[in-house]
Amino acid sequence: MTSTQKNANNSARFKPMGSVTFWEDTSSGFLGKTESGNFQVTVFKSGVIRIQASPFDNFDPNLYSIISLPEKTDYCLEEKSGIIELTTSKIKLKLNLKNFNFSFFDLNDNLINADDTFGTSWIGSEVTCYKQVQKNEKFIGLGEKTGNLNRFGKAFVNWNTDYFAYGVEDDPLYMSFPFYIGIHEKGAYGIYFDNTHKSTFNFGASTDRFIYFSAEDGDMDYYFIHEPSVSEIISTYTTLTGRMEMPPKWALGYQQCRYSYYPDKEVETLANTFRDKKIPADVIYLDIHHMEKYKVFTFDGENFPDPKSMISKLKQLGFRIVVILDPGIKKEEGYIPYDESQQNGLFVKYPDGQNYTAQVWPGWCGFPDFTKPETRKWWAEKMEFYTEAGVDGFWTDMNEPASWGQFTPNLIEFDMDGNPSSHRKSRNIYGMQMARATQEGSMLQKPNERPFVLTRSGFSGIQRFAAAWTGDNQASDEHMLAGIRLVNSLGLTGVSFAGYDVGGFAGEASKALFARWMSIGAFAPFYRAHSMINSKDSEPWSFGEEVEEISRNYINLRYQLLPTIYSKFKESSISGLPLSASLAIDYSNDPVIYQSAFQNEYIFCDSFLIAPVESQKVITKIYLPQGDWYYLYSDNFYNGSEIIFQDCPLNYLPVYVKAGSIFSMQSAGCTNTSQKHDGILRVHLYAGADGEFNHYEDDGISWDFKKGEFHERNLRFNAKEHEFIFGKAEGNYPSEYSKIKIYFHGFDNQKVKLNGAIKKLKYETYSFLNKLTEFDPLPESEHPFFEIESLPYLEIEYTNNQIVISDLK
Ligand code: NBV
Repeated sequence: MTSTQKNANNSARFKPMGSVTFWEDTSSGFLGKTESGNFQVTVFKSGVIRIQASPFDNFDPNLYSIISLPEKTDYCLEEKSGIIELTTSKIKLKLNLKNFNFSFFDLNDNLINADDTFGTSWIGSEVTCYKQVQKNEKFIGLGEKTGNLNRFGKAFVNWNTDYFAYGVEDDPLYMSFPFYIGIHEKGAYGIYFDNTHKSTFNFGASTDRFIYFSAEDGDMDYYFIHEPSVSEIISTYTTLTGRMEMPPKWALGYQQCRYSYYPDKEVETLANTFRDKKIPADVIYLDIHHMEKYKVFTFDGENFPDPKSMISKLKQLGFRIVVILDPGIKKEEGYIPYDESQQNGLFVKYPDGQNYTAQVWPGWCGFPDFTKPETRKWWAEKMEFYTEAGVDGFWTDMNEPASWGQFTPNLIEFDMDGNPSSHRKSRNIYGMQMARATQEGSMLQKPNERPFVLTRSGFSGIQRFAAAWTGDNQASDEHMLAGIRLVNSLGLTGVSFAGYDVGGFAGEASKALFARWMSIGAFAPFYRAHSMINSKDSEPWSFGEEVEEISRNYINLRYQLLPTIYSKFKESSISGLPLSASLAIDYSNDPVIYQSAFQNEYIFCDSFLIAPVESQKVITKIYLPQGDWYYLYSDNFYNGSEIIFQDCPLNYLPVYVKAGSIFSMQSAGCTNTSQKHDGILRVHLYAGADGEFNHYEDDGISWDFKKGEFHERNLRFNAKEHEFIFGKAEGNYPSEYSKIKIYFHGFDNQKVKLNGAIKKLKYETYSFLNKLTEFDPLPESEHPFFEIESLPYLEIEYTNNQIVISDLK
């Protein structure tokens, strides 16, 4: 045998699927064999086709991400001139029988996506799918990945990694989402690669021939999604991988964290300071120092001798407590969680059955196998320890899983719900299963309350179990901006509830940086400041009076916007669409939004264009995409598709409201999300385009909304008809509001008709933020104050019936 012949049969060379040798149809597509493997094509929905290919007879299952089954849907299947054609009502797939190459078209025969001739192939156990790049194609997605919004030209690895103080270009980080969206002139598509092994997505790094996605092992198993828009692609992706459950309302408030607040007196002082300083806040975190020698399910007896009474005092002040949970369980006989896991075989093991141990905070630890149902159940039961003390939320950290040395041996085994697998297949799933067990624990212990779990590690589908934060960032401007892209990118992959450590975890923020970050964080779905041990204090008041006032202003604005944010969380839990939306969602084909100067801009809650800006900048360039826009603080009007220059003093983060927006606010002055407001719902309407908003209320805590205990109504502005209609309210929950105050931005009206009757409008001077105290006689340019003069409004009774406001011009 020559060496070339030898190579052809070993793992050193490229091995394509080869020609199709046999195929037959199935009840939802077709399957067959090629020269070197098996394949199956399944119509999942009209806009989703699953492609599986394997060198083996059986496909390798991944039980954790896809939660839906193929839907019955009509399609045509035929073979002509060496091509199998499968057509649904949205996609035409063609499979070339000669080389096992797939191509996907829309129903007008526009090419949406196609394999490179290398198609699906192997090098040893490594499986890859090579794809052509379409003209001007942009690639977005992959969730928690650093780098540019457009991923073209770079490669990324999915391998969940504990990465303290990562750099803004570093990869991989803590979570993996093998899902991307391709956008080009003929349309957009999504590809979800359902493989949990270490995977690579190369969007043209070191090659100009193709892009590809590959995994170290397992099958080629991907879902091709084609829909008319990027938002519909994301929504469809979340029908496959699931959506966030409605969180408790308190989790949308401001949250204060620190590694670590202790002892109990310090925690109480912190809570009191928030209240004394009238800075709204809902949550305080207990990091690893709450434990005795870092042992999970313990409280440190010296620092927290009576956690229950401490927590009850904090509750009286309107605070909720979230505790950190690390997976590592100290190997110590007599420590009950260790003994129980050991006796019941709940730990991750070596293949010979011996427990795997590695070092983390408590020393040598075993790691609960969260991919085993018994372990999840045990963990959930153990959580009583915390709920009994009054803890409300849970924060799963170090669940990549992390250990000192940061190099877990690949032979260790995980149960994977009855499909034992090595670390290679299981690692990326571990954190998500810990979050799942923790969510189950919270529901077991407090069945009537919606859980709040925050996780560092995760995989596609994590949105079903937890909110996510972007780990150990650094206190720098570039990190502040990178965090925004991370959160927006998480939103493209179904993770709506996400945020970053405001102020930066590692390092120390300057005054300006902290102030700017606090203002941006107010427009993040998850709003929490956090900082590292041995660093300067980082509470809103720790940087002097000016920063304190700026922070208070933006936290207050966040709380006033709660009716909008809460309503949009509800919507997101149904649509899967993010609250923090990259401009690539609504302006996908506008090349300007991908430019580095503008790629951090995003739309928050469908109405606000947030233009994040570095802390030291006093003037910035902003791109306003198509449509008309109002500067939030002054109602200055701008036409879109324009680059503008905007002053950005520290006390004003550039925010614009889209014409046609409708959003709602509550009164200022609430110190936490459950405090009563004044009963007046402020509704803001912006002229210039049609608009819609679903106002949503429920009790903020229980599952009763699923049984009809909610209050919801559709608000719709029809610009052509000059009509603003509040639809009839639905649901059994009584609204918290007794009055509505409608503010009309950009209208010339002096009168309107209310349900047919003429009403004169009133006027007021309105400001979204309070004026800063003039500590120093600084020039006005450094401390401007914006008000909207003579803003017309109408105040009416809140009734559940339809309300029609007409003649709006
Ligand atoms: O538990 C301590 C920290 C935590 O504060 C941080 O948010 C996590 O990302 N944790 C990591 C462990 C070690 C950090 C150096």
